[in-house]
Parts: sequence; structure tokens; C-alpha cells
Amino acid sequence: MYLQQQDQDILNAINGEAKRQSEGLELIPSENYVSHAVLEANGSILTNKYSEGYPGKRYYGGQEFTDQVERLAIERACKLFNATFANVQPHSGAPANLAVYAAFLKPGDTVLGMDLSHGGHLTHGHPMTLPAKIYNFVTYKMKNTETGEIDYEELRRVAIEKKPKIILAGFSAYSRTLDYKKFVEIAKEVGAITMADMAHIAGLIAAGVLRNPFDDGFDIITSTTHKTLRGPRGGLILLREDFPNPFGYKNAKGEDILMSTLINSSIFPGIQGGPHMHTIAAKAVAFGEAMTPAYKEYAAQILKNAKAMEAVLKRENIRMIGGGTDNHLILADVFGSLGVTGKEAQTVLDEVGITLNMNSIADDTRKPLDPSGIRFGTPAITTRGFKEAECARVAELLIETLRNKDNAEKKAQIKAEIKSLAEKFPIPEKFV
Ligand code: DSN
Repeated sequence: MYLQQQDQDILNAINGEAKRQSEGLELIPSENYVSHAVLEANGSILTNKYSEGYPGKRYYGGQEFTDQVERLAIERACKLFNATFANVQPHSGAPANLAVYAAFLKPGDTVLGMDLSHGGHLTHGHPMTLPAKIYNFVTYKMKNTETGEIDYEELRRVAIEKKPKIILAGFSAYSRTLDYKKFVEIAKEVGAITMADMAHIAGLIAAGVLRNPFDDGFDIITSTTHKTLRGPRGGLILLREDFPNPFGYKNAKGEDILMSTLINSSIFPGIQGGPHMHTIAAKAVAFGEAMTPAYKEYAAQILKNAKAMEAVLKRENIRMIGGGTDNHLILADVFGSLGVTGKEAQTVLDEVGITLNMNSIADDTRKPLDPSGIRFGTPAITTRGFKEAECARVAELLIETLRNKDNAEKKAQIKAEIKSLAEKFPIPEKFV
């Protein structure tokens, strides 16, 4: 209403994006649709407030209601993930990870994480990132790219040799289950702490349909809140249990500083200023939604839907890295299977209304800007209400599009089918 009068240009772009989101199918596995309750909190007047510090210990006045909001978000996050401590202030996943590194490491200290080319994330040590310029990242990989099995012997060997302070489990393009117990055993052997970056699968863990790394003894979880968790764009840091840090950082009284204290001061004032209280309120709303039985059903359906897509790819002889999926995503070698590059696939699928992303595959011989693979998943279409039958059909349409990438008539037919599927399943406004 106000934008209409004040800023037609921005309103037009927002309306264009709304139309794109509603007419197309969103298969980027890190995206989702939030409820209008989450949108309302995120767009609220809490954006006007500065609240540096933490509930009860702020640097500015007027915090009666912001304290309520942040306390609720913390309480709900802890309940949802079986954690005893939560910092809900990270602006997103990258600052959450940086804050954990900065809390515990000195420049030059070592982190052992999953190789980016085998599914890890940029923030786990890509040479162009700030953390990689400050800390020493060493990596582990899959032992077998056809099954996705991690090379735990190599992980242990590197851990013993390089003595990392943090062993990091987590990924953005890996479709199998990690053996968290093995990570914990190896970390204990070398005196490292364990950190799980669960950004992609946080919602599946919260719902109990995937294993919680805390149940196997992980120390720290970092996450974003906007992927399977279906909240606003933001980050989160959790501790299973608080304990005095094992790295010898002392307070003024000469006592070992608690892990929670190091994390809190690493976020503020370490790397962030004022928290985004409107986003924290929206996180609290999303955490509330994730506690409902309906959300558990949603999370279980994400997995069933991914399996339905996997079955079609198997039937059509499309190679999947890891041989298939145990979670919400699939990484397919479209260059090896169909002779279509990841970039070509992304472009032609965009044309018919299927949005996904090109992605490097393990040991890719092609460059990251025109890789061999595509990555796609089911969180957003499951939010729309898609079940196995519709997901299988989407997988068929995806493959059909790639097989007919130069056939304009065929692509027009597919586009029409995608649009009518999307119309049949409008984006919901509420989940509870
Ligand atoms: N960009 C996110 C993803 O798509 O996996 C991770 O940061």
C-alpha cells in the first residue's frame, strides 16, 4: 500500500518476484517459502531498534520487548534442537561459522572440514574466504563417490597428523548421512571439539526425521534458519552442553572461560554490531511452527519426495553423486549422463519454470561456473503440498527438458505443464 504510493520501481520488482515464485517450481534445496506470520514478524517495527548485547545485558535503553523476543527465540531454539545454549543473533550462516572459528581459534590454527568439491561449504575453508586467510583448513573427502561414504580412515589420519582444534561435519551439496559417532570418536582421540554445520538439514533434525548430531555427542551446531527450517534469512549457534573451554582462554580471575561466553562475545562485539531484532522475532515464530505436528509431517514428506525423485533418476540412468539421497537434495551428473553442462541445464530449466542450481560434482573436470552437475531438492515444493507423485513427475519433466533442450515446441509444452502444476499447489500463507 505504501510502496504503491512511494516507490513503484521496487514494488514492481517485488511483484515480479512474487509472480516468478508462484508460477515456477523452486527446486534450489536451500530455499523455501515462509509463512505470513514469519513475514509479518520479519517486516515489523522491531527493525527500528538497536539492542547490542544480550537479554538483560544491553548497552542501550528501551529493551523491555526486545529482551522478550530474544529470550523466546533462545528458549525455542534450545527446545527444538535439544541444546542448552543458543545464540540467535548471527545474521546468517557465514557469520555463524566465522564466529565459532573466531571464538576458539588463534590465527593459523587448524580446522578439519569436508572438501568443498565433495560437498562441503565455502565457509569451511574455500581459499577466497576470510576464514581461510586466517585459519588453516584441511579436508576430508568421500571414499566412494558412488555411495557417498566418507573416508573416515583418511579423516582420522589427517586429524592425527594435523591436530585440528575443530572437526567440522556439514555440507551444502552432500546427499548422504554422516556417521556423527565416528567424528566424535576421532575428535576425542585428537583433543578437538566437534562442530556440525547443519544449515541444510536443520529442519529435518528439528523434526526428528534426521539424526541430531548432539545425540552422538557433538559439541556445537551452526545453522541458517531459512532452508529446511523455513524461517527468515538468518543464522544460529547451539551448544549441546556448556563447558569451560579446553583451549586455555582465561577470564580476569584466571578461570577457563565458558564456551557460551566465548561464542557470545565472538558474535557481539567480535564480528557483529546490533542484532536484527525483527529477524530474531521471525526466527522465534519459525521455531514455534517447527514444533508443531504439521511440521513433523512436512519434514517427513521432504524425505519421501526426494526418494520419489531419486527413483526417477535411477530409472532414467542419471548418475547421482553418492548414488542417491538420504536427505532433501540430489546432486546429479548431467554432463556425464546427458552431455548437458550444469550451466546449460540451469538455463534451459529456468526457461520452463524449474529453478535449481548448477553445481560442481566430486572431482569435477569442469570449472565451477560451468560445472558438470545440478543440485536440486524438495523443501520448497513440499511446502507447496507436493507429494511423491508430483515430485516424480517434476523429475521426469526435468529430464525431459534436458533431453529436449533445443526443441522449442517440447519446451513450451513442459512449461505449460509446470505452470499448471504450480497453479494447482499455490504457495501457502500459513502452516499452523
Ligand atoms: N548458498 C547456500 C546453498 O545454497 O547451499 C549455502 O550457503
